[in-house]
Amino acid sequence: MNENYEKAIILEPLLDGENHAEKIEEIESLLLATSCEHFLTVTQKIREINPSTFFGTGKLDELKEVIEQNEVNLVVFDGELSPSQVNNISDRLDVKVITRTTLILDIFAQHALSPEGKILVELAQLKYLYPRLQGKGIKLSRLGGGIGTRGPGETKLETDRRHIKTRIKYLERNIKEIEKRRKMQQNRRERNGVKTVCLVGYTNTGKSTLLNLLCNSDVLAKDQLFATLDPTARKTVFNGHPLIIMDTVGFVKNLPPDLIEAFKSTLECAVYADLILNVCDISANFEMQIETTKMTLADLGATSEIITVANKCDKIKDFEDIPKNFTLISAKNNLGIEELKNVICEKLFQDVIKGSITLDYSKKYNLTKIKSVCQSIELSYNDDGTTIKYLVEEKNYQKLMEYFNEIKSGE
Ligand SMILES: Nc1nc2c(ncn2[C@@H]2O[C@H](COP(=O)(O)OP(=O)(O)OP(=O)(O)O)[C@@H](O)[C@H]2O)c(=O)[nH]1
Ligand SMILES: [Mg+2]
Repeated sequence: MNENYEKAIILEPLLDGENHAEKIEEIESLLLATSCEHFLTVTQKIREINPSTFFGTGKLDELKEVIEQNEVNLVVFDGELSPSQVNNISDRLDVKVITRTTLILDIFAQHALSPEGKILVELAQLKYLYPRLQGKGIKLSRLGGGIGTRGPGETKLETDRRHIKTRIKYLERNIKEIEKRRKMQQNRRERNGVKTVCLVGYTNTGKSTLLNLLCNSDVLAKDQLFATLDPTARKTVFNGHPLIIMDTVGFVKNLPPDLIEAFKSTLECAVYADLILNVCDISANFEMQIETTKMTLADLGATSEIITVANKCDKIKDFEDIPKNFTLISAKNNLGIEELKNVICEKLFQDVIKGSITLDYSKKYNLTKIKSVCQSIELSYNDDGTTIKYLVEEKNYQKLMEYFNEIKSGE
């Protein structure tokens, strides 16, 4: 049996004003994304929160019986609990209790692939764990192994408070270096003048599938929450225009603040992108997905234009209620993709001029200088001289023409 094997019960508090079915579906999908067997989801209407155990003691006693009868060894609470509430519930049920945040952090840890992603996740995990290990915090013996103690990859999280402090400092220094490197990459892109499009959106909406289709790439796309963690950039060409498309980590409602903080640097591509595609699953609760994503983008300070892309249109029959400004596609079935490319080109390249010039071999010119004002150039050599095909933004067109005239007049 796998060392991390756990049989779990989800504890779902039903509070007024929430869409309970949607919440339950989401927490169950989150649990599915771990190495955990889901046994049962127990709901409880909450009229008054018990400050010490959140739920009333009657409910917990009921639950204890189910836990014992079915050899359950993990309770996942769908929400946030104070450290002492975790302990009190855990004592009462005699089983490990974790919150939604711990669960999400655990999935992130298992999915982080790049060294950067691993550092970000471990830091978020330790920052979440640290205050919970003090005073009346989580009892280490109860934490045991498995979910909540797994760091990125095969590692086990540090659970000694003194060591955590040192480790946090070390990871923070590493992140500073990563941010510096990203900034440099960003500056290089800007200097090269290549436009960037950033795919953002709720998790599992099809962002990676769309990236693969647009860029002919093979990024992991999977029916699982948080399949993508590391930002991934791919080059492509639309109607002769070079372009970089970036895939990002998916969002969920109420993403733990520590995680948003940790992933700010990986989501920074949305801040610098020339265009943002907010990808939603039109067959699910798309309004909530779009809103959650928009709020996170605003929090990041992303102000670029956003196109709403409604994916998975193959799964719906009624198109009446879909807002007119959505671009409808199915990435899996290659539907609506040409229209989407046209929309992107319209937004990004409407002020770009296409042209070509042939320069006699006797003329001297500085290619770097030409490149610095053009969006892209393509060279070919023939009998009359060097032909330069160029794409230039309208604002740089005059400058380019002046330079070509200088070359022609032999200055
Ligand atoms: N029916 C249908 N399924 C799709 C479509 N596009 C993607 N999918 C499926 O949706 C699931 C999630 O796709 P991904 O591309 O991994 O989604 P994502 O947004 O990158 O997900 P995360 O990285 O986990 O946030 C996969 O099983 C895809 O095959 C579509 O147009 N129609
Ligand atoms: Mg993905």
